[in-house]
Amino acid sequence: MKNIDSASHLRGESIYLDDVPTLNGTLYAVAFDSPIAHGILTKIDVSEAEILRGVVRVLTAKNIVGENQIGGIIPDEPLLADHDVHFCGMPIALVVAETEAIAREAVKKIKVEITPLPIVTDPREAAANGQLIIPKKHFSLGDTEGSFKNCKYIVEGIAESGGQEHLYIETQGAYAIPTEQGGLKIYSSTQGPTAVQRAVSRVTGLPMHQIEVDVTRLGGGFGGKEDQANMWAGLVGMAAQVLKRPVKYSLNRMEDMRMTGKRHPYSSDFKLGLDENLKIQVYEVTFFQNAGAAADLSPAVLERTLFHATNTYFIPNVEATAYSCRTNLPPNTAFRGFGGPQGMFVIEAAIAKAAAMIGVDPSVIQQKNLLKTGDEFPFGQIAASEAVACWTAADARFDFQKMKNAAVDFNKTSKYLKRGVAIMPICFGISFTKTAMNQARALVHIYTDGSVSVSTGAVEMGQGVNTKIMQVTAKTLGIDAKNVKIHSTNTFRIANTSPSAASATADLNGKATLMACENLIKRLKKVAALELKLTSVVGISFKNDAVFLKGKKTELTWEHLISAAYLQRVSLSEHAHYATPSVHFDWTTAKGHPFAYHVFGTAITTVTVDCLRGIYEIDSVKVVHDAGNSMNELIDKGQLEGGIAQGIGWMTMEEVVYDKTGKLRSNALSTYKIPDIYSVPKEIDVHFLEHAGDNLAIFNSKAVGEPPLMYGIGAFFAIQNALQAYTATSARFETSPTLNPDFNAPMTAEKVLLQLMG
Ligand code: LUZ
Ligand code: MOS
Repeated sequence: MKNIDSASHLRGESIYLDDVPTLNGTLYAVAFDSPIAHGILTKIDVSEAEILRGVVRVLTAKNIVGENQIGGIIPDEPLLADHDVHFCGMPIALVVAETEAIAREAVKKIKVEITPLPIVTDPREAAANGQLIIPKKHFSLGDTEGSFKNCKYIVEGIAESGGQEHLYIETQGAYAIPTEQGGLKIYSSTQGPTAVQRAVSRVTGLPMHQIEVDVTRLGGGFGGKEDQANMWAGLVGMAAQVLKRPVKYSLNRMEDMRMTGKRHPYSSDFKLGLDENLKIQVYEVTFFQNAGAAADLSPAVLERTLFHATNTYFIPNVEATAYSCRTNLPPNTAFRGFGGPQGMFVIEAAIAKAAAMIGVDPSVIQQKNLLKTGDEFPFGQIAASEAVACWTAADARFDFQKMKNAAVDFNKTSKYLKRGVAIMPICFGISFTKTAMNQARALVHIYTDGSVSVSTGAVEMGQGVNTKIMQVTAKTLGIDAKNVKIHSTNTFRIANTSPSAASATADLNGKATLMACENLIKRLKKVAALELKLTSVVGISFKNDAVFLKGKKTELTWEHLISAAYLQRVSLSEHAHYATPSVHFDWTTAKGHPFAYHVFGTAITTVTVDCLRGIYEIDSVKVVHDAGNSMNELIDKGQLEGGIAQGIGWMTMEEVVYDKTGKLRSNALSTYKIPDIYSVPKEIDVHFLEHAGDNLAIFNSKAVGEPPLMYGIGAFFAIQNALQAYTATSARFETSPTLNPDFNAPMTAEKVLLQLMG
């Protein structure tokens, strides 16, 4: 089935936040944000802004009726700055005006006085000052100290990875409408309607049942709207409450880039020990996460880094420690992979360094240490692994040795253009690491004409989840997809939703939909038996909009069956709740079984680097990916292609730059570059592993949202590989680690040139 949104997308008819028709009397809000990264707020002067024609009010923290707080995990984030500011871009006041243009004009007239305080932007500096968001987190397996003694090879180093701007095509925004008896209806571009409902409830003091949040779809989220849509909904919600008029705020691109958090940059220390057979015996790693000025989702992101510290390798002795460091940057947040990619980059760096020291190709070490079924992760879960299957299938299909030989041959005759190849095997855990979040609900109504409406907690953000839920419904009820409509995500229809995140949305909401449909089928079978004058339901099934008996079509159509059910007063509605079985985790021991299953895959990336100019091209990414038994290969392929491009962007050209004063320098698309049509891989070749899938995946079709991003890590090491061919030396890896990190992503063209110049 094609993505059910493709026709309306193509015609420009799909509805996003900014397309919701506005009511008469709607006002427009724009935030005034802190120009200083850290300081005491001594004065806010809004007088000049408020006298501007068309300005209705300028709201500040003192206008908040409820609590001035939107922090989800830790209450450390005010809606509007009150006493102090902690990052450039922190909202201080909200201008509400008759038009958006007037509101933006008025923002420029606001003046603040801020007594500056010291600014910290570096996570290691923050950790040294004791500025941690939460106490350090730690995983331990086996005995690392003893194991290093038995190692033939030991490498140590530093690996750093940068931030990443989400750059969803649709910017953040929300539209709040006062409803009767003091309630609010909120349209929000959010991955987490319930998170928005809770945040608006908190800042307005209204109970959650007074707040309806509705989401039709997003123009991309990538994690950026898992938590950080709350701010904008909170602002318009409080403004609508105070002014008793509809208020809308749709951020422009520069506001969005300046005021919202991004992927967490990490700086990490690693130490890896291998025996004479190149088996990894021991790994020690310390992660310094740059959390920014407030917790946001950082503690959960930090946990996922630890869960992915060993990527797809079995390492019997591991000490992994992680610090979430408070700095004066906008609070960093969820971004596709959620800390996993940052953890995986470090182990890959450690392996690359060991390979350079030993004088083998990194793939030799990678292959020897692949995780097998029955191996234990450092957090106690026993692996059900497809790592070897994916690696072997990729090798059989693409022939690594042949690809490497071709690069070597090319490099022999090419002086400045050098080709590099790297293999990137991945392993990604599917489930929210917070066990309680692994639940979902679905509401299915069958109307008397036989048409079916479905609501779930899933938010469609381009990933195709509604198409998958449509498939589940149509297949389970045995009806044509044209009889099924997937409706907006709405907190009055579906309560207590987990955000659409963690790659788990189709699994969780799909399973809930499946349960609801199966319950309906159970009732409808009894109706069918009555209609067909049978004494039992045995042999009855539903297919092709009709009732079948022992595999043969009867005269009873779906439509007639539904009318009969209605006349018999049988309920045609069902609300089902699904909770992933078997997942648990205990942080007191740091052991458990946090993931329903893992997704595996192997990618081979080939690049060509121009060693005179520093520029490079990604020639190809060839992948064998474990999608289980994919229920929609077209959609899954789309997720793979997008994830690969986004991962390559993070590792190569996307460079988030803050200066020492905490100001974002890469604050627009003129200075922040993402892969465009010219810089994506010239070839992406995706194949799915032949595989039965996992029973905890919807229809055995494994989660696909985040895992492919991590194939992009291969691009970094392929570029390194090409550079090694040029310098024909690995000596550069022995330079002073504190001044010059061995591995410093993104590998921009500038950094390539600097490396070549030594
Ligand atoms: N969000 C979250 C996530 O709250 N918990 C998670 O484990 C997670 N994983 C990936 C992406 N978002
Ligand atoms: Mo996401 S990083 O699954 O919101």
